[in-house]
Amino acid sequence: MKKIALITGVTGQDGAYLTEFLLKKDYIVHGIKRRSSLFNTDRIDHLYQDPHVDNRNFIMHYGDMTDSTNLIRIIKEVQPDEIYNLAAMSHVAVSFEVPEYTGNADGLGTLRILDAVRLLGLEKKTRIYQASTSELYGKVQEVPQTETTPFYPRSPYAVAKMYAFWMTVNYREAYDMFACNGILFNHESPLRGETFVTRKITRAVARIGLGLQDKFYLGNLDAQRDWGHAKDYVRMMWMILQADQPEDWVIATGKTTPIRDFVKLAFKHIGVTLQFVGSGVDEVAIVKEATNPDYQLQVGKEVLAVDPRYFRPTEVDLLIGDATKAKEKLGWTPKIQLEELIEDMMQSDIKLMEKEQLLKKGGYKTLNYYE
Ligand code: NDP
Ligand code: GDR
Repeated sequence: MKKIALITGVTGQDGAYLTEFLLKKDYIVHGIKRRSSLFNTDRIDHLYQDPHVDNRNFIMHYGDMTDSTNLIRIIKEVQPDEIYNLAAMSHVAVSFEVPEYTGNADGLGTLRILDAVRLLGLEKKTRIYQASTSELYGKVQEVPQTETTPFYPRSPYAVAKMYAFWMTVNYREAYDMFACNGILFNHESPLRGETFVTRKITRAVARIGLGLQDKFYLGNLDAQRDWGHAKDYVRMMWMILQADQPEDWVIATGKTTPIRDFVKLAFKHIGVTLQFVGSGVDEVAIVKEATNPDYQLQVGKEVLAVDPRYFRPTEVDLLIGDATKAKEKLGWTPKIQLEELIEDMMQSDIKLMEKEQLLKKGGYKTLNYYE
């Protein structure tokens, strides 16, 4: 019998990598996607299977984390062995703009999944992975952060995820469910959403290198993050649900890097050395040297400036995780280092932007639907 997995947030970065991973492991994968006025399945289109074909192993359902009856119906229909609850309004800065919705989808949404499994009498069958986050640590209490570091959430997103974290623990203890939190530190990839800082940087560097854009703007350059590759992290999601006991796990690389250094490394990929001048909101980055003839940027050109609109009302300054428990008990270590991650993202964004450059050179103009 093939194992059956249900993934919420299947159209997101992690949902896409996890689907690929589980299909390779011969699972039948069910995914929940939201109805949208435009297609929102770009990341998983290559895995799509025509509903008219028999014996499909990747099946999509319309659903939403804010709709209990929908979630109960899907779980009843699918009878999953494993649920990966990845759906969330996942942007920390945006959560300050939509705090109530974030609480509903990210916090209560998790409760809806846990309670649906209980209501349907699936406590002993269905294992649940909850996408918890290093944002729970928020204001620095301890460095590096482990499974026992106290939480101090610093955004509506983190507060909602803290509710979800403890609900997962509570359902595990109250109803003896195999429900686990993966406390994942930042993980990125070419599939990362375009408004998260790493992808914003790699896209902008590719565009600036190819002459499609002059400069770009960021917020706090001093924040430090522990960045891994999403491919390594979805493998661990699966490992968490194969463990003998349900537990909570920190997943991280153990190395931290300031945003400023990520920018430098991304520009280095196109042969450009940067110099940062000024400080605070007046800080800018200018080209110090450009050695790659394919990306001819003028020395002295300003390519980055700080825009305070990207500052957050409360910031998480420093994240660095200690994944010793995952290493010792499950044998997990990240295979992909930061330089390799940046290379992967840069290569992908350069390819994307070269397409745009080609269209521009060929005189292609965006369709104007209103003319
Ligand atoms: P993404 O933002 O790329 O994906 C989020 C997914 O959730 C998308 O499929 C989105 O759908 C879906 N979604 C959002 N709101 C709802 C809703 N109300 N109902 C149903 N689906 C919804 O996030 P990631 O893949 O990066 O992250 C996956 C999970 O892991 C998230 O819960 C995130 O908070 C958490 N996390 C992520 C980390 C990271 O560094 N990436 C680190 C730690 C935790 P749509 O495509 O339609 O928008
Ligand atoms: P984060 O990721 O908040 O850690 O949450 P993000 O990439 O958005 O920010 C990282 C840091 O970069 C600083 N920053 C900027 N961020 C964005 N998005 N845009 C900017 O222009 C910018 N300039 C500076 C931020 O202030 C911050 O300090 C991600 C999400 O995936 C969450 O869902 C997940 O839980 C955590 O990672 C772990």
